[in-house]
Amino acid sequence: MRLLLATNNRGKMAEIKAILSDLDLEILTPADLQLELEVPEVGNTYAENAALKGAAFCRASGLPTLGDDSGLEVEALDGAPGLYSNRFVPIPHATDADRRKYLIERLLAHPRPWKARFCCTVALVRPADNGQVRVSYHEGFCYGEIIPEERGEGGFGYDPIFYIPEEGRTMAELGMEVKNRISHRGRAVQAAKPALVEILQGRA
Ligand code: ITT
Repeated sequence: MRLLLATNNRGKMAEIKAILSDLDLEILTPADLQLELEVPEVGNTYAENAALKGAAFCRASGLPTLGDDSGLEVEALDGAPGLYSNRFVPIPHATDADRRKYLIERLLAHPRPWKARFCCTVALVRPADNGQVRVSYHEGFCYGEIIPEERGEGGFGYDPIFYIPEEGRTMAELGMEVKNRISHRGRAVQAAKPALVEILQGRA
């Protein structure tokens, strides 16, 4: 079975491919199908945005599709950047490094520890009758704190400043195998596996 990933984020793609590598799936990205879709993320929840992305790519490809919406919620900032984790920095074409720097600048006025959590919802979207789609949702969280200096080369996004006390390392220092075992995305995609297996076995 072919499964399309409704994301243009290379970090997410690599992680999801590795997490699903034990299933008998051919995993495709939008570029593999020359699909260029800009899906406005206008939902009010991670689930809504994951479904918007998943459904757009499912309809365009006719394939079962996995959409991921994720974000970082920082307690001292009342949950920001949250849903807006990618659009947090008010400059065009911001990089991951810009986002990390901007976040730390916002936090300097607050006492440490800067408690935070990563959230991820994946929407597994499959074609249904009459041009409709069916969606199942699966979520995962990972708890830690933001630190003021970057540590580690792995991962992407906010990983170098997201410290996990139980591991004694930042997310960027874990390596992909460990990250996928404990991360928000790892947990969400693991939770989606039974639904994926049902589709694979033609039971859904
Ligand atoms: P797609 O919409 O194409 O999937 P995106 O990067 O725009 O890619 P989101 O809208 O879900 O994805 O934005 C989530 C942002 O949250 C992402 O760009 C990172 O800045 C951050 N983020 C999410 N998961 C992360 C992770 O595992 N490690 C570090 N940062 C992460």
